[in-house]
Amino acid sequence: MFSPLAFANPLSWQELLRRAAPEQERVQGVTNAQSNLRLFGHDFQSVRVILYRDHHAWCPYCQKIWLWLEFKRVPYIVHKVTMRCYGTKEPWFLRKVPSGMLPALEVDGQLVTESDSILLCLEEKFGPLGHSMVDRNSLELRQLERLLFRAWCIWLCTPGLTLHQQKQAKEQFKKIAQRLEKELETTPGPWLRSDELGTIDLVFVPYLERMNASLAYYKGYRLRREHPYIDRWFRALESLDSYRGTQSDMHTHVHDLPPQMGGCWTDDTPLAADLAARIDRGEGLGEDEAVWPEDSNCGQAAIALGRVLRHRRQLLRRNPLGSEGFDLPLRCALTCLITSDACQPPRGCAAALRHLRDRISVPRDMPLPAGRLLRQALEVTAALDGPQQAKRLGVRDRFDQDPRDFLNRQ
Ligand SMILES: N[C@@H](CCC(=O)N[C@@H](CS)C(=O)NCC(=O)O)C(=O)O
Repeated sequence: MFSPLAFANPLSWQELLRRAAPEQERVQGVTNAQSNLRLFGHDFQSVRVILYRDHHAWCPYCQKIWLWLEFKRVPYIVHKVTMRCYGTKEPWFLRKVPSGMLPALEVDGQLVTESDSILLCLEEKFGPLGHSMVDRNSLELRQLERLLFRAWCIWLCTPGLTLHQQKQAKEQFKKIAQRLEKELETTPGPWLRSDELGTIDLVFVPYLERMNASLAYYKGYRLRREHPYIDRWFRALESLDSYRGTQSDMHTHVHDLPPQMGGCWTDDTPLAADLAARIDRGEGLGEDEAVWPEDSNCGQAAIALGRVLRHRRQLLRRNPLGSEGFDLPLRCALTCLITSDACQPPRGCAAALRHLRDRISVPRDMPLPAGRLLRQALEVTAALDGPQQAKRLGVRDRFDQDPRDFLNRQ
């Protein structure tokens, strides 16, 4: 994708600006993580819903509600809140929800917390999306989702498993994943117990996405290869804008999970180590990660460029090399991104470029293919300088991702 044979001169900021994609339309356009208001063709007066969700689009329970509102096309306002693992919770939110837990939702002025109660309330107000949450089909499948979640947690988040215990935990997970696959196999289309996507599919989305990423990285387990019907279900989702706008990439997931889950543990197999290294380098895992339709991949380098330029000053200032030191290396990487030609950076900037590579957050900052291209351009440019890595990402917190500096530019 990036040619190591042709070398480009670093473009000026002005030239880069000229080549960047304009900001996406956030209110009426396709689903995106940067929106603070979604109208779906309605006018502002008709908005009845406020969704409180996390700044980083990391919270799986928030994603469930976010997806539901997007698929049901219910107009809503978004207020973003800081999760504890990346900063200080806003006092105005604690006054509203003293536990500080996300998501929360207001509908017609009534506050609801707990994602399942929120979905039930939304169904009552706006009608179900496919089977109702309390339909027998949904109840059975919601139980299956929790079983799968528990099996995943045991395998991923139990420290010090012996080899035998690792094997048992894997078998247990696989058995339950096969039950889900059986469910998916029995319908002619890709969806669960219906020929249309419904709430129950959305209930499975957040953790299946996180399982797919984390099991590859920490366990060398390729969920979508092992379970072709789960892969078929993911592909069907990935053909839909409303899902793609919320979809994260493997790199983001595997590094945001440890502080949230209280630790993720590797099985230390050579395959896990290999997949982890590929994800860390920003290569992604191709079809194991996501299969977006060809036309939705167009123009993603220009989108990534636009998103970086929007936050350029903060990104330069927060980089370990500082604004002056990082200016040229960043322009080299962005030149590589937008021209597909390598661009030799100055000496001593590899760790600084990898610092940024590791801190791109998808979908918070940009869509998945844009994030993938930007990580790759940063890595290709860093590799021209040397192997120095950035300071490792935290596993207890992600205060490096404190959103405060970026808020007035959202
Ligand atoms: N049972 C709750 C779980 C929600 C939950 O665990 N939310 C986490 C984020 S994923 C949270 O808000 N934690 C507080 C924080 O991180 O600040 C639900 O379904 O809504």
